[in-house]
Amino acid sequence: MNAAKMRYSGWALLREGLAGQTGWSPAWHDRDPAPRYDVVIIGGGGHGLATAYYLARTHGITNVAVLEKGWIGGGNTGRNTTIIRSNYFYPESAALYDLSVRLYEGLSRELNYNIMFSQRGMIEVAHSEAELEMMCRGANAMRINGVDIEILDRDEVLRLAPLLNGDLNCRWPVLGGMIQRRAGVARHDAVAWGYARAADSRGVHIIQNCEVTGFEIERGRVVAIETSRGRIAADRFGMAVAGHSSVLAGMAGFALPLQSYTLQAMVSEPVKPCLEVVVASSSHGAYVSQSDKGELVMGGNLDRCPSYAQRGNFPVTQSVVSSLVEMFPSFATLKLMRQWGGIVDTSPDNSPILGPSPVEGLYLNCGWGTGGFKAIPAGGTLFAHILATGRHHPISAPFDLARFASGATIDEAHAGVAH
Ligand code: FAD
Ligand code: PYC
Repeated sequence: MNAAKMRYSGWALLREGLAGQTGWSPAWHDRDPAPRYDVVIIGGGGHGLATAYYLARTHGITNVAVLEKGWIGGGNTGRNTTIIRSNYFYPESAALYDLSVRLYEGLSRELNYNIMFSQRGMIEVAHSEAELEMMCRGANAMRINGVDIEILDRDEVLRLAPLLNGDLNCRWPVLGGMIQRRAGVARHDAVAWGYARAADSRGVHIIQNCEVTGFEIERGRVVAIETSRGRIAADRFGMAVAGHSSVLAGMAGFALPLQSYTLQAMVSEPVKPCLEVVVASSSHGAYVSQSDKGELVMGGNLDRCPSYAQRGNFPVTQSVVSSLVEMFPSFATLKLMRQWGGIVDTSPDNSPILGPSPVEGLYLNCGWGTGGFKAIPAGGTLFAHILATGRHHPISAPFDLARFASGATIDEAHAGVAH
């Protein structure tokens, strides 16, 4: 059977069933690296794969390779808790993250791959009058930026999340909250796989088990990279390696204003549907949503000790779980099933870095910190524009590395759910 021509028709399914499921075309091909490409993207997470897809789809540049040291989506893209929202404070951020939410809204159709984007809404709970007052100020700014934010009173929060502790005398009482109804969650692996399949079908080479180990720089311009699978030359290189951005920058001879920390997440045993919205509390740094399998997906703040360990330390696990049990007393009976960590790269203003690096021909997509999953479609769109044209898109321009020299930072410290 010609696997490439096979369609998902009833006959094909039957033929495959009878043949032992051996003839399906792979979602993407396992390529050996070519000696030269127009564009090489380092990092096969969501941002790298989306960039390759948009280079091919929007700019017609298909002589592209994505190099991944492990397996695609094996970094933060496959480790995150998948919250997608655009409730950021500054207009520059609202433009970036709301573009992303809008792209997510059409992504399953665009990629012909179900990424299971569930816009179930996300509530941030206020536990004091002072917090509610600050939330109202933030919400007003977000509304001016065109983002759909509503302030909820205590009864509305408890109606949307009835398992929250409604006792006004508890340690973290519910006084109100803020909701973005278009916010939600998606299937993280599907985002990576959907972009990979769509990029591969347009001719992009996706090369796994290919670690970049050095840069060949001539007269200030990168001409090639050394990898565990040999030398690869290209006209332009983009790096989207999240927690390893400083390591790669070090290899290329410059420093980035980034710190790498572990951010951890955990899931409970699966239970029947009991939480219809995403709930977060900034004041005690914990958040929870329920997956389609029924597991409660939980996380909190960074392990505040710079590290490249993809695990996380027990005190942070304990503080996340104990905070959530105080907020949702009935969760106390659940077992914790799994816990893991990813390495995130945080910038001084909690905003990403997009654009040229100090080395000609090498471009940066990094600094997403704890919040880059929601930004994958926009990050890919904008980075593809930069790599294709050599210039910024108006939405990416404020996020240039140069802002740390000029002082035009975009301080989104308060907008994070995990700090
Ligand atoms: P990654 O997915 O990490 O991909 C980078 C890739 O580069 C990796 O696969 C890595 O193996 C590869 N690489 C590194 N070095 C090399 C090299 N030398 N050569 C070749 N390849 C290399 N964001 C949200 O928006 N919402 C959330 O709810 C959320 N929750 C999170 C929860 C946790 C526990 C964690 C860890 C992160 C969370 N994030 C969240 C952040 C989000 O996951 C990241 O910002 C986003 O996934 C970054 O995507 P990326 O493609 O840049 O990086
Ligand atoms: O950016 O929304 C977010 C987030 C939630 C948890 C980690 N990051």
